[in-house]
Amino acid sequence: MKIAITQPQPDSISKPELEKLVSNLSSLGYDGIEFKVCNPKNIDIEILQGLLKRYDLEIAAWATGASYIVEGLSLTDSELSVRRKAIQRLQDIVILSSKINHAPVVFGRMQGDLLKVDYTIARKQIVEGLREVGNVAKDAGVSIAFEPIDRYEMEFHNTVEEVIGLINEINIPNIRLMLDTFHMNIEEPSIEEAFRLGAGYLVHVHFADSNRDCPGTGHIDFGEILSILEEICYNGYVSMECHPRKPRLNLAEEAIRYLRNIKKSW
Ligand code: LER
Ligand code: MN
Repeated sequence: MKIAITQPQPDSISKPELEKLVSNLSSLGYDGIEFKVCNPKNIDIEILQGLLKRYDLEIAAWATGASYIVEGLSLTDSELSVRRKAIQRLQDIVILSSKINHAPVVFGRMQGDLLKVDYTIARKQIVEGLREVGNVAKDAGVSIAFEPIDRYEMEFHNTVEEVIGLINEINIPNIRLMLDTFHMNIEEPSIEEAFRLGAGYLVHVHFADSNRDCPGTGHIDFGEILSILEEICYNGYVSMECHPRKPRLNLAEEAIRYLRNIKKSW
């Protein structure tokens, strides 16, 4: 199991700031960074790869929600042209990932705002859209990490069970599952049982406490979660996805210090 932290889009930070960020996270002991990404064409791959190599860090995952939140791209938009752009955007991010280290591409918010549409139609659009993305991802050797998101952000597909149902229906080996402890704390009757249920599909994990802040600041039992992840032999990334209420580096330091007290090898 490796440890990462979610960070803003690399193209939203100046080159010196990006270098400082990568260097500091490496010094703190992180193995990887999950970057948010909007349009991958704005990312200078060579600069990013150079920094990752220099500071011995990997890309842990690419977070895609900004394409919906900032640009409104979703697989369920009423306009066919927007749905096509959303599929293309996800495929472009898959290609970006394949040029670096084939890190998983997180998918959740790009399902769109299901309140605006008929669920039966939306489900079909999500299944069919993800099949198109999944076929490109399969050829590129990249997984799509489908994230169940809690009811206050998404109206459907909130639980591991629901998302596994979709993954099985899509039936493409590269469409996989990721789990976020914050959403699980709201939706799952048992976080531990949900990890066990998702074990065979799991390619990425987000850690945030019950208050969306750093692990250790709320009431989620991360000792128990780390034990379950070991029990299910999860060997991917655990990425801190905490809303920054304090400077990003303080948060990064606080999170890794807390988790190291539980898992000494970090
Ligand atoms: C994305 O990974 C996530 O967890 C969402 O809550 C962000 O909108
Ligand atoms: Mn998340």
